[in-house]
Amino acid sequence: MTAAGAGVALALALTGCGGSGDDGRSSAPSSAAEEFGVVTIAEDGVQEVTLRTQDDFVFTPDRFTVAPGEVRLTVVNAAEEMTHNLEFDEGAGPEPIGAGIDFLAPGQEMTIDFTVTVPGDHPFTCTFHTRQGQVGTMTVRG
Ligand SMILES: [Cu+2]
Repeated sequence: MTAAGAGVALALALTGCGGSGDDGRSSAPSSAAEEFGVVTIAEDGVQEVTLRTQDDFVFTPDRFTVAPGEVRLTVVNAAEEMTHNLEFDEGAGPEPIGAGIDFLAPGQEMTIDFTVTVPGDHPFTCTFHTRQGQVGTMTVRG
């Protein structure tokens, strides 16, 4: 890619990022500034955390820690081109079993709710990019 091309791509990425978060599409009212990976408690008492992914095959951040109970996880795909997903490893603990996000197109975000009861490290991955190292860990406090 040329330097000019890279500049354009970066500008598009920044625009896409700023534009997609504020369009009111999200069902949850976003309180204040959303910090990725920071666990907050929603009005209904559920732990909320948001991860971001982009074109570089990483979850940002790639680990977060919650207490046992209900978790509301949002993944924002700020990528220009890459489609991602999020799947917990088999036996990783979140219920319902198979909780995850099947398909997240560029610019899309999705929120899932699940329950965790088993303390420890619960790995997750983007199954499209496991080979590129797109994995993460949810730690449940004991
Ligand atoms: Cu991916």
